[in-house]
Amino acid sequence: MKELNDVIVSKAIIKEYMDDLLDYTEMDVAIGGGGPSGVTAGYYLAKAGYKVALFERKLSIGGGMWGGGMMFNKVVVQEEGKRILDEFNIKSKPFQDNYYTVDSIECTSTLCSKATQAGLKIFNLMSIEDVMIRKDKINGVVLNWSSVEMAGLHIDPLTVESKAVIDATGHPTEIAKIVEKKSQKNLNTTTGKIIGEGSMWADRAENKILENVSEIYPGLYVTGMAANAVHGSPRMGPIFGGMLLSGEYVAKKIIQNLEK
Ligand code: 48H
Repeated sequence: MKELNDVIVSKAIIKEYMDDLLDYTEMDVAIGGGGPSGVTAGYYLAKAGYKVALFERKLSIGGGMWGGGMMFNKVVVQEEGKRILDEFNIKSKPFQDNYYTVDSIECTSTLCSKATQAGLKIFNLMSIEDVMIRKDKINGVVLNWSSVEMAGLHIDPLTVESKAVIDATGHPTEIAKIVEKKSQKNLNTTTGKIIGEGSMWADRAENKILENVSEIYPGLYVTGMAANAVHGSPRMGPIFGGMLLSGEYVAKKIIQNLEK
């Protein structure tokens, strides 16, 4: 083996990371949250040729999918969602009519791997703590290291610009909450506010989710669990077809709007 220089390893990492970060100060779509819906949205946007980055607070990408249902590392997907599993080449096993089981580890890691290979840029360990609003439109997101957030350090964030932002932060709907609090206008929901998620009801939740995928404020879209929570629909438990389908659907909606 040739002699290795530790400082060259450092230089390689620092330069490559800084190049990426500088490159993604301007992009087409910024996604907040690396759960299944955000990663799936990123995959379809990247595959369609858009410049898209996903910002995830945690070290790992995958959100609530790794743990399956109550730490049993299986998830269930219904017939409609199986189409997306097949697109990603993720194995599924029929359980009974309309119910497929999937290994949550294979599913999460494959979504991540295929999305990054399609061109989705992922920045982990970063939290979206604010948005940029210009002329009543969301024009980007404001980022800080999640370690800064966790340590409660008083350090100012940095801003990146995007034509569209997706709130894929799951149950807490963090980006929608920021916009609800800071903008002067109502959100595009039946009350003009975040309605909040309802109790578990898989059938209703899964059947409502695509209707809930929407532009809730100019430039801000919701997908995944955040879409149901913002619009007041139920949670669905460990069935994940809606997460995958809503990720695909929000990408389609954004592409249609950006092409206008
Ligand atoms: C950066 C952030 C921020 C922030 C949060 O919860 P997720 O897995 O989201 P979905 O919608 O793709 O999937 C939901 C699913 O996992 C789930 O919880 C289901 C189906 N529940 C049903 C039920 O009944 O309980 O992922 C969201 C991700 C997480 O990784 C967060 O760390 C991250 O978003 N996140 N990242 N900046 N401000 N807020």
